Amino acid sequence: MRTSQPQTIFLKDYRVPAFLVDHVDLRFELFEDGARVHCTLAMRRNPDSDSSDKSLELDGDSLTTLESVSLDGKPLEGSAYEDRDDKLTLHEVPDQFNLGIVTWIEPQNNTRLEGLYKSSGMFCTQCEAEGFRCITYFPDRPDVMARFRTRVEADKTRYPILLSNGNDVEKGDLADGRHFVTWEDPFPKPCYLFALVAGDLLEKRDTFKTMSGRDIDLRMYVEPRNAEKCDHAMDSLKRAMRWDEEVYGREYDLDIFMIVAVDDFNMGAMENKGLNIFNSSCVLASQETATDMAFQRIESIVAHEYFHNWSGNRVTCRDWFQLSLKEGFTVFRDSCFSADVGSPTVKRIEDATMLRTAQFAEDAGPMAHPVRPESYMEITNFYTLTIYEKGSEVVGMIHTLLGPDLFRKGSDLYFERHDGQAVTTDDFVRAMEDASGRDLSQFRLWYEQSGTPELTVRDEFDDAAGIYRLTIKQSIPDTPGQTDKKPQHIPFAIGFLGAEGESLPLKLAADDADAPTDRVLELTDASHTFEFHGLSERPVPSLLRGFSAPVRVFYPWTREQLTFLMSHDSDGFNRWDAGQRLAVDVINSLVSSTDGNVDAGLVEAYRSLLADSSLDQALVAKMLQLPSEAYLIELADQPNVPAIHRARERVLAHLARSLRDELLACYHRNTLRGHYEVTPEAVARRSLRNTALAWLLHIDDEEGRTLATSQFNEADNMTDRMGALRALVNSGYEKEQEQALADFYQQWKDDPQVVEQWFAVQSGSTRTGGLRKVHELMEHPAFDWKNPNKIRSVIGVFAGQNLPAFHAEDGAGYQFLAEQVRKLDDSNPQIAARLVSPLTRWRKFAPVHGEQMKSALETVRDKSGLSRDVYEVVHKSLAGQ
Ligand code: 0A1
Ligand code: ZN
Repeated sequence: MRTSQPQTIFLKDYRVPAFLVDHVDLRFELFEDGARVHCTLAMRRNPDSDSSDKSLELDGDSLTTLESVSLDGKPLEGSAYEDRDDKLTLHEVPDQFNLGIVTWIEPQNNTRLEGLYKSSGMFCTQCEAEGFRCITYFPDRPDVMARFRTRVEADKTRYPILLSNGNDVEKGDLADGRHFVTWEDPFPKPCYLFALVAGDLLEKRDTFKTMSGRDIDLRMYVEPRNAEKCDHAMDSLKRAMRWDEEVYGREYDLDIFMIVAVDDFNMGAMENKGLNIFNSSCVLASQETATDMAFQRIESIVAHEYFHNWSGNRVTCRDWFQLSLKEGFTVFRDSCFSADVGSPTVKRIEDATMLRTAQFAEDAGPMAHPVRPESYMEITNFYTLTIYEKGSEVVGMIHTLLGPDLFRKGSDLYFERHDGQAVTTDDFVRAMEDASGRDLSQFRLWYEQSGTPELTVRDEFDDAAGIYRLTIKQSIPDTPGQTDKKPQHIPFAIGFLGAEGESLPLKLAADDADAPTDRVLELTDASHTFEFHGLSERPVPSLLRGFSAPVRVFYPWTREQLTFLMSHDSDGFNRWDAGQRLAVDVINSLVSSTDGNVDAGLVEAYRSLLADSSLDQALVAKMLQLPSEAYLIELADQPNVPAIHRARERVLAHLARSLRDELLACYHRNTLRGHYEVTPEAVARRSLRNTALAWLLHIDDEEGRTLATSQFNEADNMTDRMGALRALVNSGYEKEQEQALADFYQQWKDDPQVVEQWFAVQSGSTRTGGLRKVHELMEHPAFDWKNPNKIRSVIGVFAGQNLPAFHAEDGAGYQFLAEQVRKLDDSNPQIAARLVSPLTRWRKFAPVHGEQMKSALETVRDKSGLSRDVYEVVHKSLAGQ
């Protein structure tokens, strides 16, 4: 536990390590009451370091006992070193030496889930970012890369499977019913990629032939009860391996690739070399237990972790300020993969929705930071949407500016130049520049400046000259520690539509005969005016096509223009976006007036969407989703959450009533028969059908109720079962909803991933999931305070999705969250720091709510022994008043 004020770490203070580690030899003796870790490090002075300090400092954290220290095989006296709880300092070491350290740790009591811990009776590790220091003393920084050899010893009956990184080179039996396996990883790696697993696990095997003809042994390890939930992840893995060969020319490098599923995990998954460890909810799936969304999420996370083998493992980060080097690039890679194997437009819509709803909010809040931060207190607080999603957008913009061929040349150069190294985001950009010949110096500001750029677009049409002028101004709001920002280099994709919806040529010069109908304008100044020639009518502009940059666009669209774009834009993304803008406009106009009417244009636009079966149904399914409350709140200044909620509900109810017949027809038209498949088409049809059902139940339609109960009882897959359950839970049909919830629990109570969904559907329901319900769920025997997924599915979903309840007038939602954060801070600070995040935007809300949120935050701040994780978030959020 923390005793002093947490220190801030600065990028500008980076120094190369004074000592390097060439080889790490580990021996783990695993027992029920703890584990003994024997660690031998082959170390030498770093020739690139100018430090002449004779002492050596190693990192440690929560290590129960330091049993011994030896240098070149000789035990050291206690006076030769100093052992403070987070540092081991050897007063004097030679230039080259072997350091032996034996520690005793208690994985069974490790509730932080960092380092070595136990989950459902198995041992597993999580070492990113700084978990390895919870296992042994070590120079725990990513630019120290070593070869690891790991021997794991444990009871053979309890832990028949013993895994670590690389290849298994030796195994055998020991006395007292114990056994061992030794693993050797030939690739030097930072310690954050170390992994160990020991348990009674079922093994699923497959193989993959690489492009050079090598056979890779693919293995999944799961608890025996999950035997039937591995196929999807295994298939996804093989698709990802093939895709990375085809699109990036990257081949897998070890002979074995392993995936392990664990129930207790702080994040989604982890890319440990050759031994990826997954949160069960991000890898296990069967038709009966996982929704389409879960299937898609699993495919993309499996791909993400696999892709890290090159973008992250073979080429890693020099320091944690460079986190987006591996995360932004890898998210970009997994997004392109998902787009390629699914629907590219839908994937783009999903990514943009997440960005505009949550990352823009982060960029506008107290924790705003650049894609390459300048400082941090606790690095795990920086596994953010900015690092991941905005980082991916930044790589995507390089892709747009260079085009696919030069981008590929750049990535080839990057991997070749830096293989086996720990590098920076700047090295990445330089490889792109060197391969393409383009100057990206201004583009680098995307890594350095935080905040979401705002583009204000104005236009005028010169009838006589046939010239259309587009003026685009950019500005970037101030963010904590950053003001007066410079203009950034923004790729701004556009198109023009004529009166019939046709695409018009974009002539930047009067004599441009083959002008394209799509262009990427490159914005580099605070203001640009572009002149387009040869137009006989004023076009309707389609701006920021495909969401070509993570920016906000302001243009005075009329509702007519939006309706027009919604049905005619050749850019699928902008078609969707026009619908969202129209819906936002309609909902917002009702926020302040309780008696206004819902615009008939919106109803008609949705009517034609529902009727047109010639349209891409995946896009229609997305277009039918109204903007979320979270997005409406993000767009508003001093949002009144209950009023936004009521306005959105009114629009939904009005649409459902006006379109009842169309919804019923849509429901029936999209009933699928035959095999369950997760193709884009089948997913779209289930989504449409479930949206229609949800809308019908929203207005307590009798026929909808009958359809929902029979769908719930007859569904052969979780998407439809959950779709029906969600519709019932959000309806006024209390009897049916209680019955369905009880039946569902009864059927799935032994499956934690399904129980998590059961929790979430209740706690997220604005109709039935108030604070009382959340308390009730937390009392439920299936709720487990030590399991991050359960905390997320009850408390996280309440605060993040059940917005009218969380922002209830009396402030009880805020106080509740603060209490949970205080409690969780003692057992799992990482999760506590994530959970507190909804309170940190207190300045955005209307004064009364803002004050209540702030006072809840203060009660968190005042907890004694607050972790560094929560300290950083709360103090930054309360700073500057
Ligand atoms: N590198 C992983 C995410 C991850 C990060 C931190 C963790 O523990 C603090 C665990 C996982 C990824 O990008 O998938
Ligand atoms: Zn990642």
